[in-house]
Amino acid sequence: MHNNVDTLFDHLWNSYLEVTPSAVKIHKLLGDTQQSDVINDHIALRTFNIEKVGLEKLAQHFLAVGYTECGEYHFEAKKLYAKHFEHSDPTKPKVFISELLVEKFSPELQKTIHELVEQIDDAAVTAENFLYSGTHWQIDSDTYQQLLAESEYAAWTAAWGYRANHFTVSINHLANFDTIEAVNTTLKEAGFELNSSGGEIKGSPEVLLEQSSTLADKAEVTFSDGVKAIPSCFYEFALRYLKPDGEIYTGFVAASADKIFESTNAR
Ligand code: OOG
Ligand code: NI
Repeated sequence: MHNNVDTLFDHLWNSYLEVTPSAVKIHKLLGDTQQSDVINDHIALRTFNIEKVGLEKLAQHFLAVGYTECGEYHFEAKKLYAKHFEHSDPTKPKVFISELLVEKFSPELQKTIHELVEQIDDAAVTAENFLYSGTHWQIDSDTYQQLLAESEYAAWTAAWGYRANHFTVSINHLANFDTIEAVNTTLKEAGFELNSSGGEIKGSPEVLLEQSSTLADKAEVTFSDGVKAIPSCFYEFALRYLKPDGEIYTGFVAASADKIFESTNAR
């Protein structure tokens, strides 16, 4: 495990950029509009609810650098469970970790996922680099397609493994954008495609959070039977509102998150 939160995020950011070329461009596009750095609202990771690598195992890496557990979320249709974590320093990104409820899927999917997880070395899970270590298993492209037919999330996680699947720009910290519409317009004018599932803007001022995201880039995965380009990672944009008590809302909104997951669907 890391003992420095900034070092951990530097590694997560670099491994994310390796498969997300559009994020390099968008970071520059938004960064060029202001003098100060672009601030991240949150990042997200995905896993399977198998004890060896479950949500709690990933969470340990964040608890070790000063995070605490804050909220939990259920996704019935996608068969996922998630928690979010916050750091005592509110300028550090929040962390959203989800896990696939493996036992709710077909015997074939369960067998495939268990076989992948068995290939992970126990020691790898607590190693410093685990959260950006990618896959620890071999998978062929037919198996990937079979997973995809049942769960896009299962297929994505089997292909990409452990890495941040998105970083999220905090619109609250952008000096020259007051609305999420203005951010979306800037992105679209620069040629980036947004995830329009459930509308380009997920959430509203009433639920205290508005979010939008790009559609994932495509990047090459080395399957055991060859290299193939598949959806990799995406970039998200979040605008948070004040609660009646005057504090900023720091949670997530399950109905919106449900649609954000679809940013890794094939175009
Ligand atoms: C996480 C989707 C949820 C949000 O901001 O609501 C999310 C994922 O795609 O793994 O990030
Ligand atoms: Ni997100």
